[in-house]
Amino acid sequence: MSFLITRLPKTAFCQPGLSLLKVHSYSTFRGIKCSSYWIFQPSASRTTPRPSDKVKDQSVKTFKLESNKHPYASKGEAETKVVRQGNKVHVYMTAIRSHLTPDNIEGVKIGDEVYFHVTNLEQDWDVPHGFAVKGAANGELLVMPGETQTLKWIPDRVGISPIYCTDFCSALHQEMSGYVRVSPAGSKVALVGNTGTNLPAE
Ligand SMILES: [Cu+2]
Repeated sequence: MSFLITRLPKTAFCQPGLSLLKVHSYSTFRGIKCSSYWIFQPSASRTTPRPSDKVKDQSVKTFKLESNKHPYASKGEAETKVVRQGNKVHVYMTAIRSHLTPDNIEGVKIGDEVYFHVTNLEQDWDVPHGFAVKGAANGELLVMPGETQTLKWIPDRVGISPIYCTDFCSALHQEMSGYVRVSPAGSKVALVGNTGTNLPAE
């Protein structure tokens, strides 16, 4: 393996781990013969350990879903649900490319406290998902693969509040959204959560 690097002085590459293999070619610049291309290769062995060497083999890349002991985890879309306890609404939600389940929630009312317990069902190490409620006064979640995190939301207006993934996860990331309909205090709208049951017939 070698690197081809152009038109920069050799001293620019005095980095640990690289050594000069050869000068690839020469050119003339204002009458002066210059080396145009330097080819570097990784040094055969590294004598100075990097600080990162101590942690690189110990980093946690994925949380195994089967080891997730979070009391509000949903380990599959079949486990998702929306549950009312007094004025507290618990949304057991999953995220996987490229949708949230449920992504269509009705029956939340002004005066409620809503807890979104979002489990990322992915088991590929590089696919975190985010979660946020548009207009919420707090921030977003970043949920690593196999992990569950909770976002508390106190709705302050009647109407439709979009929910969405906030971490670019695939080409269909922007599909990863849904909504919560917030009804006035005291209304009798049934609490429901579902995904995709309102799609038009094909
Ligand atoms: Cu996303």
